[in-house]
This record gives sequence, structure tokens and C-alpha cells, in this order.
Amino acid sequence: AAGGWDYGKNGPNRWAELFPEFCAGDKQSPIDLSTQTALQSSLIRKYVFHQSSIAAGVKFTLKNDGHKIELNWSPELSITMGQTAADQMYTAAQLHWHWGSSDQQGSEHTLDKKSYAAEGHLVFYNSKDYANISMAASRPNGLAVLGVFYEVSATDNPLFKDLEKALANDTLINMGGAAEVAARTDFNMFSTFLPSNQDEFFRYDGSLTTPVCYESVLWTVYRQAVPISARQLQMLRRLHYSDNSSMVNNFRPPLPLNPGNRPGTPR
Ligand code: B30
Ligand code: ZN
Repeated sequence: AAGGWDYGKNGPNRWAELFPEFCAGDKQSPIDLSTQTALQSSLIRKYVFHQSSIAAGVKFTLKNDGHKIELNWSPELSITMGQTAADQMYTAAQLHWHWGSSDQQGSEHTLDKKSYAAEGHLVFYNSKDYANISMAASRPNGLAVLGVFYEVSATDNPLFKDLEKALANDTLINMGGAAEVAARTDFNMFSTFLPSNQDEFFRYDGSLTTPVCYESVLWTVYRQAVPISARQLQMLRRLHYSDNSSMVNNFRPPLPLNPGNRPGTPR
């Protein structure tokens, strides 16, 4: 996971200089989203989602990669989306989160300049044109990411509730640590991860939010935030980076809007 970048000394304000080929580009993510000018609705098509049924033995694995925690699942579980039911061109490869040291920061995208406590990214690759996420990550139309804002609330987040046992495992605290959870047979990624209102979202062409910042991501960020409890946020904040410091504020702040990454062009 290393590669000479972090969220401290070699943090986001140095990435353009450390990884100039892409991080200094003009279609970078995240961005500030504006409900005034760019809320997508009828102009842009919603994705059609599909998930295969969960057979006995399907497992989810949470891992600490030194920058964030990431959720992976057994390969027989297929999580896909596309413009229509017949055209499921994107396959989900992983889900991960970015979060803050306090409830007032943590998201990567902002909405009308407001930051949220955390942001989740369900990362898909174009499985019609590429064999796996590594092949797709640097390519045009290679990736599509669904972003969800988390807002601190009195209620627990149902997805984190499912992951809590694994998240509480001490082996996850340090980089390289991993913990497994057996899948509920009725688990559905889309209904558990996405907000209930999926009709309002932003879509734009952008990049990976971590070095080397490939400009290969078609972003969809939902307007409605989902709840997360203070207790669940604390479970994220107790993790450690590779240097043993607290894993908090692992977000890249918004980048300038340019013609290339401006939301609003129907896609
Ligand atoms: S994001 O959704 O834009 N935050 C990657 C995928 C999605 C996003 C960012 C990065 C990705 O696949 N990056 C390559 C994987 N790793 C390599 C590694 O060694 O682990 C980079 C990383 O985390 O993101 Cu340290
Ligand atoms: Zn991310």
C-alpha cells in the first residue's frame, strides 16, 4: 500500500507534485457538488443493479491496507450494474471508506461546501472491456464508483452493524490485518449501502482520489446521506496507519472544477 504517499507529510497537498502525471490533471476527484447547478435527475439515467444470490460459504473480508479499510467478498458473489438489466457492464470489486477525526469532516466530496463525517465508495470496473480492476484502473471508461455520504446519527448504520464483529477484531488495527464475516443469506449490497432515495445523485467524469489519481472514474454521488452512529465512527477511528498513528482524516479535499470534471453533462 505504501508508494510514498499518505495523509500526513506526503498528503493530498503534495500529490500533484509527487505524482504529476495524473494527480496534477484537470479531471481530478473529489469535487464540491452543488445542488443549485448540478443535481441530476431525469437527464441522466439511473443504473440498474444486480446481485447474485448468496450461497452458503460466501464470506466478506475487511482489511486494513494502511490507507483505509476495504471490504472484499468471495468471487462467486457477483455484484453488477449497468444502464439496463441486459447491459451489466460494471462489476463491483471492493467497498471502502474515508472518514474524519471529528464529525465535521471526513468525506471527500462536499455538497454545497458541506463535509460529511465519512464517505463510502463502492468501486466497479468495466468488466465488458477489461479482465479485472487492475487492468481497468488506468483505462478510459475503466471504473465507475458509487459514493455515499455518512451523517452522524442516533441510529446505527445497518451495513456497519453487519460488519461490526469483524471491525472490532484487533487484527484489523494495523496495516495488513484482515477479518472475515460470513454473509447473511438475505444480504443485499445495494439496499444496505445506498441511501433510500436513489433518485437524486450527481454524475461526473473524474479520477481515483488516491495516487496515482488515474482519470478513469465515472462518479455517481448520492445526494441523500445515510446514518452512522458515533459508536460506529469510533470503531473506524481506532484503526491505525502503517506508522501506528490513528487512521483518521484519510480524505482528499475537493479539487478545482474544470470543463472535464464538471457535473451536468448527460451520461
Ligand atoms: S477511490 O474510490 O477513488 N477512493 C483505487 C480504487 C478506488 C479509489 C482509489 C483507489 C484503487 O484501486 N487503487 C489501487 C489500489 N491500491 C494499491 C495499494 O497498494 O494499496 C491503492 C490504494 O490504496 O488505493 Cu494503498
Ligand atoms: Zn475512496
